[in-house]
Amino acid sequence: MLKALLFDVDGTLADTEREGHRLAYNEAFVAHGLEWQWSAEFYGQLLAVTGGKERLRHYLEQFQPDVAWDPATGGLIGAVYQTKTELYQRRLLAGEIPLRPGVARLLREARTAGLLLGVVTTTSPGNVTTLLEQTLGAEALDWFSVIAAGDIVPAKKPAPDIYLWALAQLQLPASACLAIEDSAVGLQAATGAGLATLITVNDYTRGEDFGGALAVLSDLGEPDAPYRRLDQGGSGVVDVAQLHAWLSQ
Ligand code: XBP
Ligand code: MG
Repeated sequence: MLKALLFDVDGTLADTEREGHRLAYNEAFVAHGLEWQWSAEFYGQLLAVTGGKERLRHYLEQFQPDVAWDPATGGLIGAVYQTKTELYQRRLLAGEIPLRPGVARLLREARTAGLLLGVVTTTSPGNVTTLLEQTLGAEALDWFSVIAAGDIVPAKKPAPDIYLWALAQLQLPASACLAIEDSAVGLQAATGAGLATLITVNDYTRGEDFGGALAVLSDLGEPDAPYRRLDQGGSGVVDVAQLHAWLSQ
């Protein structure tokens, strides 16, 4: 019996990466006097490491080994990450990053159908609330029974920990919930916690291995712009009845 939908954020609720986080990183590098700039293609490689601070650390270790930073405090990483987050949220508040097709519609339909809603993400809580408020209105924060975000658990996706934490908050078993993700890393985290997982791909994740997903779609679809199903043929609009149908197959 389906009781809750758990939404990933980056790449799922909105295409936040290429023209959001990436551009904010590049602006933050300039602000800190660093000559680094991440191309759209290079950023795609860095996305294999989840979490902004973790991604920066990986970049420094692999690509800037001569730059000093204090592993104990994070030093440069923390400073750049904080600037990046401020610049990213400025982009959100400017309305530059809309929700993906079908997201607002499915959130509203799920609420009407009595399903609980949750957010399960690697990004920071402030980034989540700013995105939701900007795109859906301030009242939308009350729609979510749980917002599992950022450093609440130390092990980020693909570890299942953040999903397990969200399930514990909801006091629901995995069998009563469905996750919506955009990446293989997210799929691994959600299925690792025992959740049936629907995938909506984006340009960065389209070619990834989504074995074990409930279905792999271009997006959630709108009545005038249906999704394309990518793991097999078909098209349509994801609504609560469709989710029930997939779960009972
Ligand atoms: C994907 C991520 C995040 C974002 C940015 O998150 O890996 O790191 O790129 O978030 P999601 P921060 O689980 O929502 O797909 O820079 O704030 O960490
Ligand atoms: Mg994601």
